[in-house]
Amino acid sequence: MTLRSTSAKIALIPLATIGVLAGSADAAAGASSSTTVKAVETDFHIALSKKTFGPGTYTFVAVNKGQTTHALEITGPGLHASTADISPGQSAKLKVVFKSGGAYDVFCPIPGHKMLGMNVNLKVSGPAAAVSKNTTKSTMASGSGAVSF
Ligand SMILES: [Cu+2]
Repeated sequence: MTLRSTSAKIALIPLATIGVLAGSADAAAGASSSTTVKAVETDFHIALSKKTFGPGTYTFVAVNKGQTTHALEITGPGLHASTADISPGQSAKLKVVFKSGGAYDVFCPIPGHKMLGMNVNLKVSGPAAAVSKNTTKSTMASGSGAVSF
């Protein structure tokens, strides 16, 4: 029994994206609202069906319309996700969560392809992440009430 043409390229969703489903108190319903974004990959370009982004959950559908193998990788604040390799004519889904505003990068991780133009810089609108990795900068924080929300 061999899996042949079943396109068993299921995108692995890193645990990191699952862990932080924000604990907003008003999240009563609608937990599964994901915006679908088509990412058409050619040699060597990525065309996204959506131009503006805000924080939220997105399902990128990467379609390889090129002649060579591609893949789709997305990085950004607290995010690093990637599909498996996508053969010409195939497609793969990649579900990601943009937790905050900032600069994100959508590109093809196949060596050389990003440099050849398979690179889209996304600006996600909205407040930037509350970066909590302040390196040791000897700040005299004398009991400043860090208000959380
Ligand atoms: Cu590629």
